[in-house]
Amino acid sequence: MTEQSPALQNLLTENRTFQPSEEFTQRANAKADLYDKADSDREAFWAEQAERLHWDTKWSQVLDWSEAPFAKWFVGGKLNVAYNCVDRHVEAGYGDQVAIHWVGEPGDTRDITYAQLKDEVCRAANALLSLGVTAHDRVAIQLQMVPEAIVAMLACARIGALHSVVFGGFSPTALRQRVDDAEAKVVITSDGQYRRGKAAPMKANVDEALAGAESVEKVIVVRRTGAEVPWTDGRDLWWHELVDGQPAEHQPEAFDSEHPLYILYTSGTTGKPKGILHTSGGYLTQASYTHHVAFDHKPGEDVYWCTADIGWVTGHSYIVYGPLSNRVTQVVYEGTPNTPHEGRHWEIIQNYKVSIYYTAPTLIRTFMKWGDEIPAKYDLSSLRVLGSVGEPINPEAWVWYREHIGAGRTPVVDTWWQTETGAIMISPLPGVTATKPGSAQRPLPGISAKVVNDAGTEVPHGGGGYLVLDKPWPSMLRGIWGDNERYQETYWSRFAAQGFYFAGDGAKYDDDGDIWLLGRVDDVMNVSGHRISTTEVESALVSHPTVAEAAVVGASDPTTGQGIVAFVILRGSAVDGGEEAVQELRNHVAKEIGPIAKPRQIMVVSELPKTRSGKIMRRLLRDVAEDRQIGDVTTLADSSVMDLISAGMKSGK
Ligand code: 6R9
Repeated sequence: MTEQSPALQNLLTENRTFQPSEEFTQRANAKADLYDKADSDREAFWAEQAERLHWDTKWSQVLDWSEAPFAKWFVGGKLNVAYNCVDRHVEAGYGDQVAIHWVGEPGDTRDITYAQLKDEVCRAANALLSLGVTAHDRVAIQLQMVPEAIVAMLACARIGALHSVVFGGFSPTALRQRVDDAEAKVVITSDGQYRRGKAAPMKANVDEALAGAESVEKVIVVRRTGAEVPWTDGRDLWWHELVDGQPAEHQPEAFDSEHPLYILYTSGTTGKPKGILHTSGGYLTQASYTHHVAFDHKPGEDVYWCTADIGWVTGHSYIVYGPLSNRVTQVVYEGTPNTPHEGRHWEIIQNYKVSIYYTAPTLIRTFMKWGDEIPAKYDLSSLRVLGSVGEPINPEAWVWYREHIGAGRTPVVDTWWQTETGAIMISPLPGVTATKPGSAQRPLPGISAKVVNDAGTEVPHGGGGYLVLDKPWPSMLRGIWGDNERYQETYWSRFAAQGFYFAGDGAKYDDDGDIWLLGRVDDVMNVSGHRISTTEVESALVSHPTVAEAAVVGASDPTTGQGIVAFVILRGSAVDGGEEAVQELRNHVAKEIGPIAKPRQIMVVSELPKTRSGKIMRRLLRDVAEDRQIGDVTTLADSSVMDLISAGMKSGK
């Protein structure tokens, strides 16, 4: 294992525990016997969870793993995902229940009931059909957090088209790469988005991305800011003109349990993002079950708020599919947490009496930085469960979250999972688990995970190694879009002999056998919970004419978890490495990938540390970036390189 940062060492010495209250335990959705029940017959357990959904045709086999690692769950079953998330609640008499309390950044609001959501999803489905979109077609969606984003996803699901949601902050280049890879037929976007009190353009970026994109036939534009937008006649359509006039009736078709539901791109260790493919029945079963047990969600009682963006998997599984399948009433907020003031989230929680709040460690640390007095001004007494996701949460932030947001009363669930796993895999169960700050603790009932050494042997309690998933699970990815080989290679080759899924995370067992996640073991950085590959940033840097070579590392950062630090060699002596050049490079990366990938720091160097075989030794660069004693340099081709680099770093060049 690589050396551990001070934050991680601190994490490993944490030993506080918090017992659930008796009152909570009594009313909890999850009971302690769930683990044994699942262990005694896993398939029967998952079949029982699948009964949470409405199936038009029941499955004949729970799991077919005969073509591993390509799984089939609930074989022969048929269902419509959108019907399960919307219509069936209306049919059961809950049409007037609010599904979405939407809060716009400038302060405008919309409450959408299940009956209204059903009408809107049907209209959007009819609109897509009118454009010739059919089952298996791909629709790219680049939208901020507006209700139409959720409606568009559900409309795709309803007609069996795959959505590929692209984060609103991604650059035209990143959008184009994803549109091309999925050969999207339709792109849905908006005129612009409100960010930090300003209206920023969106459509213009989409136009830039789509210039010459052959697969795209239509672009649907949601009007949000009212800004003027460039327009391509014959291709572009306003959402309101296209959708509003459509019939609010649409007969949902039952699709096979393994019908593809969506593609979501995530960073891998190469520059090319991976299109993670999810299917219907198993995915929805696990999204629904985990939302029910890990958040203790009670339909009709709770008000739930997951602060993720729908551009990330957390938004897919814990804003759209899990919660809506469970008849949630949820808050969806469009903007940033400090617009117009740093108490915005707490104000929303107070106004809507939010009872379940799910966010990311980077935001919790930001709230800590803004000061305890800010949440203290609001009535947060409605909160009863707090969740965390996206990266390891340090015990200080965990305890602060419980004390200052949860009044020292609420369970905090640290939920480990990935785009690839589709739904939560490792998490405490509120009402059952005595929680430990900083640990995701135990695989959920029905899930199996292990920490193993290099040879694939499980490590003893107290030991560390790699996190693997040793049994298939319903919401597992079914592959990488268009690249089965890469799917096998990335996830299943590392422990091929054992048949384990390699998650790419380091982990350790404590003496009780609880799991502590220690961050990525590959070249993927985790910046504010966003996965960005070092290669991706490196290729963005070298695409700039002044850069000859670049090496990028993730250095630990008190707020964002990791910060991007780049080391670049400039071309020739004509370019000076001054402040302006560095600024230009930072902006270049933001333009190529998106603002989230902007390096925190760029060091202009004359050499990079390389092994004799020419591999850049990122471990050493990480030492420099984290201001640590430089580790073993014996495998370097030229060991004096590191002296040069660290001297440059200290002088602040
Ligand atoms: C859901 C999501 C996945 C990677 C994963 C790991 C990190 C997520 C975590 C966590 C420690 C947690 N991660 N949750 N690490 N504790 N509770 O974030 O998906 O964007 O695909 O990222 O995030 O490194 O491998 P995704």
